[in-house]
Amino acid sequence: MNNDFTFAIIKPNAVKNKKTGPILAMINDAGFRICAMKMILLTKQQAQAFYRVHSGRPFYDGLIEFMTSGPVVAMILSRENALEEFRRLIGETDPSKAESGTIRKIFASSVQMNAIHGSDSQENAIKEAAFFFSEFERFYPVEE
Ligand code: IDP
Ligand code: MG
Repeated sequence: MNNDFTFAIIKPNAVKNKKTGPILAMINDAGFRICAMKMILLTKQQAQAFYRVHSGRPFYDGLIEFMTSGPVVAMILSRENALEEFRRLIGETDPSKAESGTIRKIFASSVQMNAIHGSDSQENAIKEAAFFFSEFERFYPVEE
């Protein structure tokens, strides 16, 4: 049974640099199923809401500007241990500290432009997935 999912965003730098395809291939090769996916340009208000937990941090304004600078690809991904396995696949927030072979190590341009987002808890994955996708935009739910 597989009832684990996470939420991911391919960030504007990676989309702009034509890395959407290579990143999706890494995600699928790591055993994740794409359950929902869309390309969108976030409004400032949406980006602020998504990263509300970081408001007041020194990097917040720059992060909002970056995340609204171009289209992103939002996804719901499932596999066993999705949360933990996806954080492992993307690597550390700071790409200089990320392990080799991780998505951030390969595709990040800086700590801010670190190519990809992955939820940090199941609770946040549920909230983030619901923020971007309706029930009718989600496929392959829960068991397989
Ligand atoms: P995470 O994405 O690995 O969970 P968080 O601490 O939740 O990392 O930060 C959210 C995002 O904010 C990061 O992915 C990165 O884009 C940006 N960010 C975090 N810390 C810094 C920083 O020190 N400088 C610039 N941007 C940062
Ligand atoms: Mg985080």
